[in-house]
Amino acid sequence: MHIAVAQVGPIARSDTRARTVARLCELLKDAASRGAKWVTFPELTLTTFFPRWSIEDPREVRSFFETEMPGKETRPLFDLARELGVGFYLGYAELDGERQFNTSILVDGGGSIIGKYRKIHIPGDAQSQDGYPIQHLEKKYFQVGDLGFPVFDAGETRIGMCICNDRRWPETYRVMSLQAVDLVMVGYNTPTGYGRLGEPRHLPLLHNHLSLQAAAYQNTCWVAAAAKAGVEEGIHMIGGSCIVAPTGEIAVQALSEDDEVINYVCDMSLADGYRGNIFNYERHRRPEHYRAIVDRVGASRSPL
Ligand code: CDT
Repeated sequence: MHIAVAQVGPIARSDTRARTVARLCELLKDAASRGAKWVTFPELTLTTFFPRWSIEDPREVRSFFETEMPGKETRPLFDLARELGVGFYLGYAELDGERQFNTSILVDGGGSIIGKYRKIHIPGDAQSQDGYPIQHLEKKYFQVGDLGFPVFDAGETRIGMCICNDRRWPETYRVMSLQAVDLVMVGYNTPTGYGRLGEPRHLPLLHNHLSLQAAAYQNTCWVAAAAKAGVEEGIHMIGGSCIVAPTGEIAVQALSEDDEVINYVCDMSLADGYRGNIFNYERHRRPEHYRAIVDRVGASRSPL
């Protein structure tokens, strides 16, 4: 299965949807010219990463959201996908009535939406935090997704989706792995320097790959991860977009922090060795001892 990841460089607050969609179309063409059949785009691909600001004007907030998909401005991407016979994952801010979600869709090579996911692990805060050099206000703008972690049939392959912070949580992938997922697509926007004290600047990239590689290996699947990268509105966002094999190895990785396509011909049978042996779930998993995972939200320090 030949797949690609389309990393996207910075998008300015003033950039129009038309301009951004034109960039995405160029990336889709690049991926198709290499022979890829599926492309992963980042989280909230159509605009700048607006949750870095506390925006009070409801009309301005709404300007970052899509009310239909495809809409007038996004239709060219769908038309191109159909023309090229290439499917894609696209992250965007979704307005559903009064409800606001951080959403991704899976579009097949015929240009039809075959899957939808709404981000479940919403990070950051609902209000600006004193002393934080970089704000991350996703809780102000998005409610928790209500679709679970579904997996979709895409020909011979089962594709699942998650969004940014979801990729740090083992539960995300395990729920999909229990639906025999073959490929997890994930888009992300990860700033460096978040938090009151900030963490060393090398760590966000390390944690990105650590999470993706562990997930692919432990869940016997491929992972295709697309960053929105570079310095966007003064904030540095990590790149490191990559395709990870079920061995846990990074098969290919973006080198830039700008628009860049990476691609790889994935041997989907690579997972079989693990599924039949060390990670043979039927033989080795012990769900009767995993009760705390669903019964508890946080760690308990009550007497043992
Ligand atoms: N978009 C997103 O989920 N970003 C978070 C940033 C750090 S948490 C404030 C992430 O997990 O990468």
